Amino acid sequence: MFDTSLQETLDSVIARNPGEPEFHQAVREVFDSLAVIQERHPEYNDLAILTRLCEPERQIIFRVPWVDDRGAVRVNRGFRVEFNSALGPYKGGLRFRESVNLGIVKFLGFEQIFKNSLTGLPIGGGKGGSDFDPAGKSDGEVMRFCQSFMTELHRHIGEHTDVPAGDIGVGAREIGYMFGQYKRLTNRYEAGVLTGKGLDWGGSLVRKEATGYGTAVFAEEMLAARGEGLDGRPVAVSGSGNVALYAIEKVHQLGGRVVTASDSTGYIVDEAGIDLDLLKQIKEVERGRIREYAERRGGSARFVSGGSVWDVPVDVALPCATQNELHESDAKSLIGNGVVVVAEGANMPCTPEAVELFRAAGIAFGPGKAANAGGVATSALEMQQNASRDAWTFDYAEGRLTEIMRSIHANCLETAEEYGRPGDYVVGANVAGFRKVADAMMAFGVI
Ligand code: NDP
Ligand code: 2IT
Repeated sequence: MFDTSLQETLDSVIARNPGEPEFHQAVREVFDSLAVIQERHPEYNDLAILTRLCEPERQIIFRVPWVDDRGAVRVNRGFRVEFNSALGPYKGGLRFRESVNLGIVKFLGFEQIFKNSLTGLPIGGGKGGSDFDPAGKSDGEVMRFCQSFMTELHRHIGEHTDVPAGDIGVGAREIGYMFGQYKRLTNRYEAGVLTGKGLDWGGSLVRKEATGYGTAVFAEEMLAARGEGLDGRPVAVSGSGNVALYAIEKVHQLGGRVVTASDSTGYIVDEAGIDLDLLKQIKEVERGRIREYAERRGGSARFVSGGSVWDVPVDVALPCATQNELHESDAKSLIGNGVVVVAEGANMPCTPEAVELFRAAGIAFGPGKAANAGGVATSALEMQQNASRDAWTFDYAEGRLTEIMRSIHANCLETAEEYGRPGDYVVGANVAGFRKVADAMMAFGVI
């Protein structure tokens, strides 16, 4: 599929970054798409744009010591990978979960470069996090961890330098503790240094909802491109965190019926449609487990441990939990059950084999860097409000988000068409995202 130079560059990226399979997967997927532009743009080769793109501008790894409720000293590892600043300050979330390692942060940071480019807003790409898991910790423990994490991170970030936000395990509580510590250490009320803040202290309306809302709007656009709509259609969502909850909310507002949600213990099926107030109460307020939904909902819902949420027959699938959660066998079940559209709310939730099956079967497949870009786009809108010391209404912010999602959708389809792959959102997203970053890098010379 590749010509020699692409293959050689990919081989060298893999050799230089051993033991990072998720990073290799993310790079391979982008390279796969870029084969279509190689002939038309030899200048990207000459300036080693791809080699430079795959090498983060800066990688920071640090010790995060903190004291737990029993008085024991605990040590975690913190990461911030400042991947590419061609289009603006590094921008991307922080993930707090036990499984976090450098390769995972690099895959997320690499994806973020192209996603942020697609938003059309001035943001570069970065990502960070820690192998600390807030689940099962007290508020005091989470606070002490966040303060320690920020005590090192604050040296590296700033509203014009690097602007972190949330991701798995990092929500308003964690952002609050980190912003408080940043403010204390720097003696500056620099609201634009973090996004996803609380509404009383510099946050933006719609940021909490943005990723899920944007994914649902993107899926609706994909259906509309096929002359179809969401109205009355069964939809499967995985996860029950920030992205999943607000994807469910928007699908319901658009007339669809979400029949599943999940967490790492299993999934629920509710043929009557998810009762979102109940699910939010369990997940956002009580930080409980998904099984409790079926116990409290009664008749229409059941909990399934083991098995796969993708076995449930639906027309639209929105994976919103984590990377590589939807496998080849899941893609076969979904295709067998007549799925029409798959849009990734999570980052890289579908394995390459699953994506290949969707594309071969003519299913519309929206990759995460396009379909879930609404979260980071609204983070950039939060930065705009912070810079102008303003606060927009919900309707205005949501209007901007919807407009951005529609324009990303159109850009993907137009670019795919332009490069001879009509209807291929993966090629469209990768090529459109890449070209803007590559052109900026060319303008700056070899740096
Ligand atoms: P949350 O921490 O709010 O929720 C994560 C959800 O996914 C939880 O239900 C969690 O279950 C489940 N989950 C996480 N890891 C696993 C796993 N290994 N196996 C099964 N279930 C799992 O995170 P978000 O909703 O913010 O993030 C979800 C995805 O969306 C991630 O891929 C993230 O990178 C991506 N994303 C997030 C954005 C944002 O703005 N927050 C923006 C764009 C993408 P449990 O509670 O059991 O851990
Ligand atoms: O993956 C993502 O795009 C995010 N977690 C959101 C990043 C952000 O800076 O809002």
